[in-house]
Amino acid sequence: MTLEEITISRAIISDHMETLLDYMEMDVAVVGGGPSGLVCSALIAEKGYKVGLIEKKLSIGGGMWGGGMMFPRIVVQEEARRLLDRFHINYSEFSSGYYTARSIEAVSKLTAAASDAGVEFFNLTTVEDVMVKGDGVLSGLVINWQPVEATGLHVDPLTLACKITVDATGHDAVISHQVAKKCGKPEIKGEGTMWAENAETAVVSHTKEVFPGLYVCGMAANAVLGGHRMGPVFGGMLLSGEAAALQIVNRL
Ligand code: 48F
Repeated sequence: MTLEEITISRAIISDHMETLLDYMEMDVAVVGGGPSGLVCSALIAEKGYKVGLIEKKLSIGGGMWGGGMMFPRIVVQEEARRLLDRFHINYSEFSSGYYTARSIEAVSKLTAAASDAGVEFFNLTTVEDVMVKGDGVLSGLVINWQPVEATGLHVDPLTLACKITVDATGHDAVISHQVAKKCGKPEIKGEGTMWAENAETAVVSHTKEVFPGLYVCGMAANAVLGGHRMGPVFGGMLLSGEAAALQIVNRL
């Protein structure tokens, strides 16, 4: 076949523009494409809901790519092994109840699962603010291209509507901080020191709605509700993403 550059360009612009317009209104917006956001979005989309995952970086995967101190391995404990199986991530037992997996395989398979479930990805997109109107419910997100933020360009953002937002932005808990700053709640307790066992239990129990229309999962849950950090053990992240999805599906 002959190749036409303009047709290639038209295809890209038109396909993504149509998707963007379609996702101006969605059921669930998951902010942050780390492990918790990926699991959460995949399990909600699997139930037939319209889910968009907004990630400011070029690549999806958050802190999982880097494993532990750039050794591309993650550890998952017994409690979350079923989620490794669920997402077809290979692993081997290091010692009783400690499983190691390849971080790049783990991110890739979680991303593929989310994509297969129907999650639409909006990468290079920063959520810079939220929409909360008279009813006091978080009903939308204010977004901009990440390079606009990175270069400090004075370009106004756009807004999209969602029934539920998930703050899966990791240690920074960006959305919760923004809501707290503008609306006076939720209370941000802040993250504690390294304490893996405590942190891994807390991250699941802290996964909840913290403001009308806003759920926290993953490290953001511990950052908002005052849990510890855990380093490169990822079972809690997977379980927290699952817990958020279950709560949100029940709600929808
Ligand atoms: O940090 P991250 O991987 O979050 P997580 O799912 O997992 C935490 C672990 O990776 C690790 C850990 C486990 O032991 O402690 O840190 O809780 O992924 C968060 C994602 O959110 C994106 C960010 O680029 C990252 O990929 N993000 C942060 N702020 C924004 C954002 C924003 N304002 N808009 C869009 N994406």
